[in-house]
Parts: sequence; structure tokens; C-alpha cells
Amino acid sequence: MRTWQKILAYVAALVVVFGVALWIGQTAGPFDTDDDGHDTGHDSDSARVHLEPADGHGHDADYELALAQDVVASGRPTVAFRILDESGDPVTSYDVQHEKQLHLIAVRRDLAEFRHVHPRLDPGTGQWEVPIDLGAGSWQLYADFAPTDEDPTVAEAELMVAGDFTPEELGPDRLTSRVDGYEVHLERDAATSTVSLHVTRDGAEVTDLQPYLGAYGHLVAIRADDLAYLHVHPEESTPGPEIGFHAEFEEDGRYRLFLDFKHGDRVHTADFTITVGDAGDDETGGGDTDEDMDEDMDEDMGGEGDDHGDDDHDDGEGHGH
Ligand SMILES: [Cu+2]
Repeated sequence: MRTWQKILAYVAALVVVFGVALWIGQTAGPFDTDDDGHDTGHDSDSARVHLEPADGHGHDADYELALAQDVVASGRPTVAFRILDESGDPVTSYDVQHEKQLHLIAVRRDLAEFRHVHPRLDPGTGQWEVPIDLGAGSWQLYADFAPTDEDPTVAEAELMVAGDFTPEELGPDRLTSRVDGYEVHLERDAATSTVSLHVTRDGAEVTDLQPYLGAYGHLVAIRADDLAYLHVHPEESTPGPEIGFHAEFEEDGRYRLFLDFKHGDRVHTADFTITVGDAGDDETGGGDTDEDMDEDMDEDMGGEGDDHGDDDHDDGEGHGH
């Protein structure tokens, strides 16, 4: 009996270890090593995902997010990179969008963790740098920027943060997020391509949201299948309790959404999980049938506001001097 149990436990442990190894193998593509100007034939390019912005910008030139280091230590590493144009030259001049020259989103590839920071540019070299609180794991970086007089675009790279970690399941759809004492409820109207978020605190509607980067909220959507990054544009809105966005989910699938909003002089991040397409009833159900699916999975989001506080309140305008 005991031997039988031991064997079972051993097999179960093997499955867990193998499962984690498999997950890492799937998500950790080949590193995109510096190749001294050789600008074609990257194996990792095929794994990169470019999703066109929802507002009809044409195809963008391909820009590369070239990390100074593909692997960093966990904690608060400084992430350094350059944006390279099609000829491999660093981009040194950017247009300001939402009050910054470049927005850097870091999402752990199981979509459990999210950071939104504003690196500093050395305009002489085109090098961007920013310290980010990063735990161990594989992270997808999205640089959202517009080279001067060019269309806005997004360049991506994978960053490995050394150490042990356990990937989390995406879990069921979750349209209510609790963070820092706030409760934020998401509704999506597929017919009008709108997403609206309703913010309350202690049961009372929040009506004095503070502008953050020129809007009352910023929403990022990442598709779980391929980590595609979806541009979401804020609509004119009041300072709460509703924040409206225009979001066209052109591809079906499961998405994680991250909302940054500012209140009480702090930036808070709420997160949501939705299903777009026939796997869910959101096309017809109006997105209001989910209260029973809420879970307390968002408790662990509490610490993330600190990251925003560090990075967004003291980093100036994101450029050198
Ligand atoms: Cu930003």
C-alpha cells in the first residue's frame, strides 16, 4: 500500500516537473542574439507577433526591440534596449504619445504579471533604460512608440529572468477585479467594439479619477494564444465611475486585460480575463453574467501599484534632459 502510494506520488511529481519543463520549452524561444548588423533570417522572428493597431494605421515598418541582455537577474534589474529600424540603425527620435516617447509593457508569459513603465532615452545612442520589478520567469516585452513622423507601432522581445517560478493557469473568465480596495467591473459590447469599466471603492462609485498619461484609464489586452498585443484607445470620458475604450478584438480567443487607473495619487492596475468568440457567450450576453465566476485570484495584484508608483511618478518625461 505504501509502496503503491510512493510510486503514485513519484509519478505525479514527474508529471509536474515535466509539465513545467514543457511549458518553459514552449514559451522560451531561441534567444535573439546580437548579430552585428546581419538583419535577416532571425529564427525568432517567426515567433514574434505583430498585431495592427485597431484604428486603421497601415502596415508599419518593422522595428526590432534589441535587448542589451536577454537574460537578467530577478529583483529590480535595469532593462536596457534599443529600437532598431529596418537597416539596423537605432531610432533616436520619437513622437510623444500619451505624454511619453515610449511605453514599455512587460507581461509574464503566463499573463499572471504585468508592468507598465517609462524608460529613459539616451538620445545620443538611442539606448533606453529602466529598472523594473521582475520576478523569475519568461517575460514578453512590448515597446509601444512612434518614431518621429511615423505611425505608432509595437516591437516585442522576450526577456528571461533567472530563477525558479511556477506558471499560473489563465483560469476562467473574470470580469471583476479587486485591487487596492477598489472593485472594477468590465463590460464588453462586441457590436460597438467598446469596453467599459466601472470603478467602485467600498461600494461607492468613484467619480474623481485622476488623469494618468492624458486619460482616465489605460487598457492593454494580450491574447493568451500568441501573446498578441492589442492597442486599445480610450474614449472621451468623465472622471468615473465609467471609463470607456474602443477595442476591436479581431481574433477570437482568450484575452487578459490590464487596466491602469489613477486615484488617490497612485496608479492601480486591475486585471481581467475574457473570452472572445464562440467559446463564450460574450457576443450576445453583454458581459454581465459573470459575477458568479469571480474569484479571489486578484488578491495578488496588490503589490503592483508599488511598481507603478516607483516608475511612473518619478521618471520625468522619459527622456534625458
Ligand atoms: Cu505608458
